[in-house]
Amino acid sequence: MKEKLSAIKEQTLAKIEQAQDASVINDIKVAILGKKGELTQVLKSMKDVAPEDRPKVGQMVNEVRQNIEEKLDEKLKAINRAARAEKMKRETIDVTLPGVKKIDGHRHPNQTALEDLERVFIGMGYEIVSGPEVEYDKYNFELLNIPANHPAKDEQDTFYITKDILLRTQTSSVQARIMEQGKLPIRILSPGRVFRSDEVDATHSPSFHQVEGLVIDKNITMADLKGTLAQWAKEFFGPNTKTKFRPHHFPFTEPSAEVDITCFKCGGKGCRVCKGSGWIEILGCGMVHPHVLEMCGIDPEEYSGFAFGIGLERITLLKYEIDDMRLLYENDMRFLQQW
Ligand code: 2NL
Repeated sequence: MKEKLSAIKEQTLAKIEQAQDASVINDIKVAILGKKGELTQVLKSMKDVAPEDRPKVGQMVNEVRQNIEEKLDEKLKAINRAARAEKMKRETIDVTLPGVKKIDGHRHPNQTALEDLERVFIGMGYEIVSGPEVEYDKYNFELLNIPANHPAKDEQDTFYITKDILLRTQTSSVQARIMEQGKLPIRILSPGRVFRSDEVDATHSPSFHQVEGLVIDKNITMADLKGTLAQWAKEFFGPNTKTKFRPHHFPFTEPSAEVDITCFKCGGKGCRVCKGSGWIEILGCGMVHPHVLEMCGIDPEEYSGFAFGIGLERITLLKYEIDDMRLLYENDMRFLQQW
């Protein structure tokens, strides 16, 4: 028994000495001191030892156990110390290395164009307003004189959430909400994201941005509309810009017009930007339909107004001479950084 114990002790201490990492230490602990460990087995075989020898043998077992435990503990600490020293060495920061360059973001051309546009209207006393992108049919269509059978309401053009709730197709919905609130006069600009169920191509996207304007007051006439937009065009596209109003039709305005501007690139001679015509179509507008005013609770006998709608992406593409709208949505820094 004595020989066996010293054999276990010698072999175990040798193994501990050779151990290189914590898991080996743990393995040794289990193999020797564990429930089925060698030393535990010796303890279990005490019943075979003569009763008078038991105290002595028991003491020996305990001494060996204590000895091994101490060595295990010591070695584990040494291993951990070495590991930590190694880690410290590995993680040393070389402050002389060059830094990691951070890529700065870049203002989106749509945002730049929007702010340029807003600045002009803010200068004319307009207030910028916003509203929900998920909208009731009432505000997107009904109050704007777009009847139930109008083609714009077709499921092919509008994303419907339910029969009465949809993703707004124009930001006129925001203006209808303001009109309904009943505070007059109104002079607002409502920029925002709008949605139409279009296939993606160079000039279409299911999600784009619109900037609509609305003015309602006493004695507002078509002359106010023309003067306002002519002034905006000069400030936004350059002082020599001329505007041309062509008759058009929108259900929410009467009369309605589309506005062309002289090409800011060639000044009207004809070039790539204006496709040779000298003119560029820029927006739609008109005098707010009396029925729209009425539905929104405004007396058309007392008040009149004008409204206009500008496609933001269209303006951005024109201003920066970008020929594919998809470039605006890719957020490729190589593209964005050009403006
Ligand atoms: C276009 C045409 C337009 C309006 C938008 C409007 C809003 C109210 C009442 C009446 Cl609340 N009209 N908005 C009017 C005419 C044209 O947009 O081609 N947009 C890109």
